Amino acid sequence: MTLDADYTDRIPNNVDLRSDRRLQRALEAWQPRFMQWWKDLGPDLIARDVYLRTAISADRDGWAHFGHIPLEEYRWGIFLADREHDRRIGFGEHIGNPAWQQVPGEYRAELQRLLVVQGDTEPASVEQQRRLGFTAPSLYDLRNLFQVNVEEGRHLWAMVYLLHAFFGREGREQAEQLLVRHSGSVDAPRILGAFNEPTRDWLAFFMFTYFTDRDGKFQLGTLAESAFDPLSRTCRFMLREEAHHMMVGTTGVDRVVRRTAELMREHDTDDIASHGGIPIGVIQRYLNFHYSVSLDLFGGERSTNVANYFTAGLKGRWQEERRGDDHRLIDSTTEIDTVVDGRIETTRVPALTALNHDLRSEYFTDCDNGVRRWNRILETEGIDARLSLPHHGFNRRVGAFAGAFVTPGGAVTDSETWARSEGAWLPTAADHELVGSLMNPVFEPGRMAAWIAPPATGINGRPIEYRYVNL
Ligand code: BYC
Repeated sequence: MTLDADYTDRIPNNVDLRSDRRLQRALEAWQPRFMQWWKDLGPDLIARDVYLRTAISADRDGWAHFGHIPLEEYRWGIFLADREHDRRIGFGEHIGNPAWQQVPGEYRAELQRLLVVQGDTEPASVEQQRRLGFTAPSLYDLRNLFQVNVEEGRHLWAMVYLLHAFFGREGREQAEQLLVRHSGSVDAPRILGAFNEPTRDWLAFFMFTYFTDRDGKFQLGTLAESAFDPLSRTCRFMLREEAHHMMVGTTGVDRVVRRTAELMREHDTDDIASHGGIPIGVIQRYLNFHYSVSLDLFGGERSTNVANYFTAGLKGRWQEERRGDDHRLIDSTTEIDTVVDGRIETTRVPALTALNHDLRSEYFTDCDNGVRRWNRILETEGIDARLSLPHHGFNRRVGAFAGAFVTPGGAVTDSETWARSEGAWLPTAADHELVGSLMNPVFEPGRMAAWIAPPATGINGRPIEYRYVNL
């Protein structure tokens, strides 16, 4: 079944919302609250219109439509990927059974928890990025920021739909709470650590879209495997939008690195701040920070939660169907790193309890591709410096390395050494000040701020100098 989105409804959707008046009314009651949240905590910079991609149907060809619209007129809607004929559960104790169209009573609490955690991150990122519009390095980048923001808003809708449609009164209450918690709030913070960190500048934004959105890609990938079919279909559609966010992060860091390398070459120095560029050491420290806080988002190396999710069929592994094992892992073991007596040692544990580690390993490989890409740019520009991912034990607050002092190179040290060296490893107040001082807005079509190279291409075949945003 491919239903084109019904745009005559107040809430565009391909779930035939009209046939369920109760659900429709509940979501229509939530809609003004969402709009109020967007007004209060969405982008601060008000543009006249923005060249946006809007989902109009969930089938392969017709799902994206481009046009200039005011941000608040973006039609946030509910889209699920097509239902697969006779989809079967691919892992866990219910393997081989038909996928569930309803929530089994015994897994209600766990599923709801997963949806709430996922849903909580989406508005959080919009809140974190709300002030960035004022310092956009180009109209092209400003448009990309807004595109990411509206899509994170839509991803919130995706989770709220599932909460409303399948979790009754409790689900509706949880949907309310998603608009009550706020990023960085003392009283009601967002659930996961990285979503309470401020995104102060555009280097942080590109690092966030590279590293933290990439956690989103992997978590959505595991939920797309879920036995609960509406969740699987929801995540499959979200992953298509997520690809754009990955592109923004990857090419954003590409362009910063390229500009930095150009300035280093031109002026024959690492100290390019006075020439308007971001020094490579600052880029490395931002990378260290965003990578390490994103690693925390995967949960502990050992977790009974994740073992239960997998066995129940709620959350699979990355590309579950490509794994050449029994998809149940009852007797399987695997090795994880832990800190024992000030040393990193490998420990053999049941594979089921190490599934956060399994996903994090997939994530590492993906992240590493970006670093190689950035190093190729440095190499092509004739620069000797190289970027690298810090050790997975570095700067961790969750899991086996929480509380340990691990250097970016992977040596376990003590709190004094850490305190002395932290400024060389993580962004300092001076780094933030420097990067902040470079964040002067450029709102002329086709022009770029001095600290970033232009993109290779524009959006949807448009030239780079296209007027992507009318202010
Ligand atoms: N901060 O058993 P453990 C995205 C909690 S990003 C604070 O080791 P588990 C996006 C944990 O909840 C993807 N608390 O972990 C990106 C648990 O609490 P309870 C978001 C944390 O449960 C950019 C306790 O510590 N989606 O989409 O195996 C822009 C013990 O945890 C943290 C998901 O995460 C933390 N970092 O795995 C926009 C998918 N880590 O239950 C969007 C849904 C752990 O004891 N969530 N805790 O009270 C999950 O799959 C899992 O909940 C987690 C944790 C992977 C997050």
